[in-house]
Amino acid sequence: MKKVAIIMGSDSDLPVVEAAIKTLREYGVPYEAHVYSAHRTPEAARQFALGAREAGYGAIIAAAGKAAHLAGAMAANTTLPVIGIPIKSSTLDGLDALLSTVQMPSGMPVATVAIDGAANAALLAIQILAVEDSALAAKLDEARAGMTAAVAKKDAVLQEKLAAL
Ligand code: RP5
Repeated sequence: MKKVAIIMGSDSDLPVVEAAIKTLREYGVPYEAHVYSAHRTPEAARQFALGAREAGYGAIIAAAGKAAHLAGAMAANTTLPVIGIPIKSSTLDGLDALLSTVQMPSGMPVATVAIDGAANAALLAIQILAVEDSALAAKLDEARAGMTAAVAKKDAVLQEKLAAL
């Protein structure tokens, strides 16, 4: 199975990124996580992206806050799919990171999840790998069925509460 790379701009992003790590572990997807900054260590970030396909990665998750150029910097140096997580780490509540991550120029896509949307970033990476992996696709189907059952249960409880009003 291909690996997923999780790159964060700072170790201060880890509390949010942990949800992505947890999700990849739940699905048994191999991953590596590193701190590389588009601004503070641009060459290390570039070298990682340049070598990522050869190193066996199938997708790159890039998490960064403030003027969040990390996902775009990754995308500039690889044709692997890049998923951006805008991190809420400033006085602008993550809107700065969201816009910096999502507003990529034509030809250089970054699939951007919600502010602090680390679990969805991991799920999207898993879905990308599952295109060529039926066992992984089956796990995703199972999780979706679980969600469907959970919502149906909530609706049943709501109906009971409404009946008792
Ligand atoms: C970004 O600046 C990082 O991704 C982080 O979200 C933010 C603050 O970084 P630190 O000052 O905490 O290292 O580059």
